[in-house]
Amino acid sequence: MKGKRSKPYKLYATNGCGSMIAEIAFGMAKVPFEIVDVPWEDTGWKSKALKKLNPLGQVPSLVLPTGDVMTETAAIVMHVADTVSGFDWVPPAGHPSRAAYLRWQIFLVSAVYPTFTYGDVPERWVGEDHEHGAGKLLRVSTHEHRKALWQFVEKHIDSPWFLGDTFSALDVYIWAMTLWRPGRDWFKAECPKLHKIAMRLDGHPVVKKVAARNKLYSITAT
Ligand SMILES: N[C@@H](CCC(=O)N[C@@H](CS)C(=O)NCC(=O)O)C(=O)O
Repeated sequence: MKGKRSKPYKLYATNGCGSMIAEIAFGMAKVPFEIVDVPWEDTGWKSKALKKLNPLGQVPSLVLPTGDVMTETAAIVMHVADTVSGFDWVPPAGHPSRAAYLRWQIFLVSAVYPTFTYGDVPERWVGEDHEHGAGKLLRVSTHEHRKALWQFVEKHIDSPWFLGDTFSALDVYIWAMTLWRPGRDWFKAECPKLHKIAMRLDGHPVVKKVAARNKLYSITAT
């Protein structure tokens, strides 16, 4: 209908978090969206802002133009690829890199991401066990496990991008996740291929804009 405009996507986002992956997807695909800022302290099971959308209280959480809710970066990434024609950052069915894409997309969200879920707020899982330091142990063990996972990924990826010549959403995950523990210096020393992907994306105009909005001063200064 003339004059009728559909609602934009509404992205619930927290500075520096995985919501940056969705933000970059919308930016690169040139899809209009609005941001609802959720402070880190209001994420998690008790989140006021996210309670009605996502029982995990996690970002990204997304409200689609239809009013439906979508959570999970992998779902959002594939949804954007499905709905924006010509936006080819997910190798489509039949593409020679499709199988590798699917493997590593799922690996990143099902193996690597949970090391943060359990390590970020370990007291949630083991209680405030100051006597035995269980929270500290869980944080350390998930951290060490994550390093081993990254070293495994490093052995399997190609260059210049994760999937070789094919740029994909996986590279954006690498950009975001290398900013988190153990951090860029560790990647530079231990996983140079992953580090190079992240550095290449630091210079992308959409990534720069998202980094600035997320107040990632160490990136925006370079
Ligand atoms: N599997 C989810 C993980 C999202 C996630 O863990 N987001 C973090 C921020 S980077 C979060 O909201 N953490 C708060 C919590 O789990 O309590 C995805 O891929 O979107």
